[in-house]
Amino acid sequence: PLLTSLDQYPLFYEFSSSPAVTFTSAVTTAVCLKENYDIEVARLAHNVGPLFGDVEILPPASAAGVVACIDLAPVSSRWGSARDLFAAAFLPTELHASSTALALATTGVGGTTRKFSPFGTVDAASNPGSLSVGAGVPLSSFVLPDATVSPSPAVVVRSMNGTPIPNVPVTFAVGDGGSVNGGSSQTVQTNANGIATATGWVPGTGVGSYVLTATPPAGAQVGSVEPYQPAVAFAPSSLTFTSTVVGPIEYGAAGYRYLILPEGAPPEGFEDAAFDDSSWLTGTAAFGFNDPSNSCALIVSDTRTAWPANTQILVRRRFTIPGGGSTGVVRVAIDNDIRVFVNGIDITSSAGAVLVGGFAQHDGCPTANSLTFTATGLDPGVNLLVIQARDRGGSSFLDASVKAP
Ligand SMILES: [Ca+2]
Repeated sequence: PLLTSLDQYPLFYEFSSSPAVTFTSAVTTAVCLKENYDIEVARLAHNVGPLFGDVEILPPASAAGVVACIDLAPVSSRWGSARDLFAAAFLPTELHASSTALALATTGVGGTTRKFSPFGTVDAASNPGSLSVGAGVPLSSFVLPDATVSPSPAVVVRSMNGTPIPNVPVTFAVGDGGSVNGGSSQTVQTNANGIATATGWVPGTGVGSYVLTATPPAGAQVGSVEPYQPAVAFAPSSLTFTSTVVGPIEYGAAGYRYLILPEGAPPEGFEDAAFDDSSWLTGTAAFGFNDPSNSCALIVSDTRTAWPANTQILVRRRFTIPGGGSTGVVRVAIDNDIRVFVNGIDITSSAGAVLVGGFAQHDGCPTANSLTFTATGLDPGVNLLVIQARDRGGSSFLDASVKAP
């Protein structure tokens, strides 16, 4: 196939001269197709360079002297029969060509060229192609420090009409930090299924979010005559994978996703790992609001993110247990009520307090470690802490830590 993002008709023929020659003036070339393809968009094209996108769409032949598509069979039925046999043996379908008539018939495509090389028939109007995420590969992930993201980021490159395109060089480049295949970028050719897979993306050491961007070629297509010169294009022009390096949760930790609910019930499944919190805000603990009339020292000194009084707040954050044990102790400072979930499991009752509507309650100024919860069966890798907290007026406050017992 040609190295192009354009759709290519299934019948592909290679014409070449040996030795290769460049004509001193343009000659007319035509391919007549047996099926009724749309002549308005079908054009002859050939590669004029070794890189993906080095494709020339042939300028259309002038009205006079172009090739006509006629069936050779009537000329000689005997030759026609033999030709059909050859075609059935060696070609996907019959190839008709002639240089004797005045106009290109409606079942052919043609143009002028100065050089013979492998020609194909393309849909000149089929840009842009598509760039999508590989099946089963998440766009966002969580990893331990210095760990490799799994499954590896992969993208699929297809033509506008959905045909996977092989041999497309896709460049995977890391953003600020991390490495892919041991360096800052890696270029991978798409396979026969149009899939390019990066190898060994290590986002980084420090806790935080890192990106890897996959970009196929754009704008390299060559040619001489508009409008038969579409640029190579894929939409979107690139895809960005995000991976978050996860560490322990200490008081005052950054990197929480949070949602403030002035009223109403929390969204369904907010405590689950699979819940999509990407539309939530990002904040640093502690969350709170200081009411000057009952000012509390912890609220004044430790509040980093505003949480209005008399509202509910949901916070989510991945964490690791230092040492990788299977038990974690969640300590909180809270004003007023709290429910705690680890890996989707409600552990609120583990605090030993009387629960009201499923919440453990706390009145008066918040203090560190005022409530302690225990989570068991932790993953030695990445776990998820989710807190649902509500305030009953005055000041509000929420902070948490998770440690081994
Ligand atoms: Ca309060």
